[in-house]
Amino acid sequence: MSRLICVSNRVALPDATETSGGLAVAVRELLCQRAGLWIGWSGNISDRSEFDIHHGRFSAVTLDMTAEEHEGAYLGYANSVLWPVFHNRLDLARFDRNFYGSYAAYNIRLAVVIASLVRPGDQIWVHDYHFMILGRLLRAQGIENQIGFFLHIPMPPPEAFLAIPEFRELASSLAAYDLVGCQTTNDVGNMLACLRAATGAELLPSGRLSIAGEAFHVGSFPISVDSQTFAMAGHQPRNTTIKRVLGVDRLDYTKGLPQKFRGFAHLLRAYPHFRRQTVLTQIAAPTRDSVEVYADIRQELEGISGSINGEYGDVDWMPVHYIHRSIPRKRLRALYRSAAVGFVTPLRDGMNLTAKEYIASQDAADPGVLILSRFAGAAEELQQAILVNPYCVEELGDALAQALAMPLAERQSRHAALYATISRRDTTTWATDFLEHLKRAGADMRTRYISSPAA
Ligand code: GDG
Repeated sequence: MSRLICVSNRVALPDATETSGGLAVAVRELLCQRAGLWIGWSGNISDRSEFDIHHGRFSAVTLDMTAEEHEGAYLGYANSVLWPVFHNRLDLARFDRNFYGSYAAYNIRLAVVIASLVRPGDQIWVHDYHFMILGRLLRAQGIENQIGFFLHIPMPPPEAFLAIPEFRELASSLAAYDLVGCQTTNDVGNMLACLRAATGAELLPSGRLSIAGEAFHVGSFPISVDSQTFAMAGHQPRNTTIKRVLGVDRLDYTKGLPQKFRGFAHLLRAYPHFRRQTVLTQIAAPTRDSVEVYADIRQELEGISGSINGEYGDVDWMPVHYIHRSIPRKRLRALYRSAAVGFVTPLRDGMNLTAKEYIASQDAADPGVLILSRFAGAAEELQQAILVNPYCVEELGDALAQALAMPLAERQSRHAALYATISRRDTTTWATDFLEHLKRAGADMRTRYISSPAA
């Protein structure tokens, strides 16, 4: 069997005891099966240019970033240009010419490392916005292997994408991959529109896209969760006097946390009978602390939760439990199971695994209710959730009142439909599906360079 080489910003080491998130779980399993390599940043900042190899059931290859790469490529281009723009937050983007130079240099360094490790027949799978141009750079190293790219975050519409000064380089680099995967059909639509607008890409009768005569595939592969693992959350007694509304997010401005808190305050204001009977527990795992807007959002949330608790709380009841720390996965599963409402309201999200994890963790006989933003990729599949506009605080509060009062029969029927959807595909089938498509797409390699019909 050919080896699998995965590239992502961070990697899990072969001996790590806890792997979090859908990507890590899926990739790890496949890498074990195919004695693969997982390549990415060590998490350290130094001037060491050598990479380290950690051997186990698969091998992890880690590199340190230089301070310049960390500042310019990671915090700069990836997280202050691509992340905000792809989430439609042009107002938060910092366009600085030096950022792209660092991003390209770091991607070149990775391409050289991969070229030194790859063998004929290996499949290469590149993950996410940190490495949009890596495929092109790997081709420049003479690598002819199958190379796939998966975008975990949403693809924006052309109006946002074209605001990135380097939009042409980004778009034309994607044609170097054999397969470009997105989370949803909406993202695929945006991808086609952006590539057309940026490069004049054409849709070929075969269903492939062509940019300047170079043909490749684009498709949607919604990421999923391992529903079996979450279903093993076991019996968790649900407090019948105080119902828990639960949020679990990285502390990121895309996750709509201020609006979520204000939506909860609207519930307490407009539906006073829910006071003393409901708490909002928000786990907000720290992330990207050194980017300024992340510090701002932290302060804003502390302010809002304090003011809701000050206004509505009492000595024996605090409405908002705001926890700015990551908690162990096992505890998270128990929390999902015991929560009456899963409150998932990002302003924009590629997929949102929390929504799927919440569904997977419920007791089918007495399930909780999922409230889900229309602008999360997961909404395309999870139509039986209560779908909300995450910007509208009143709508959020009204949805909470609806969820908290929902009769058992309705909770059961919505949950059954949602669970059927997520259990159709787990993390392994998601990854296998992508890699099988990559294999078929890579088989077209002989016809990679075509003369475009317009030429
Ligand atoms: C990106 C895209 C896409 C959260 N807090 C804790 C914790 N988590 C885990 C959750 C979940 C994961 O982190 C978060 O995944 P999301 O999908 O919600 O969001 P992003 O991190 O933004 O992920 C996203 C995803 O990639 C996959 O393609 O869905 O749209 O933005 O698994 O459970 N885990 C633990 N403690 C916490 O406190 N252990």
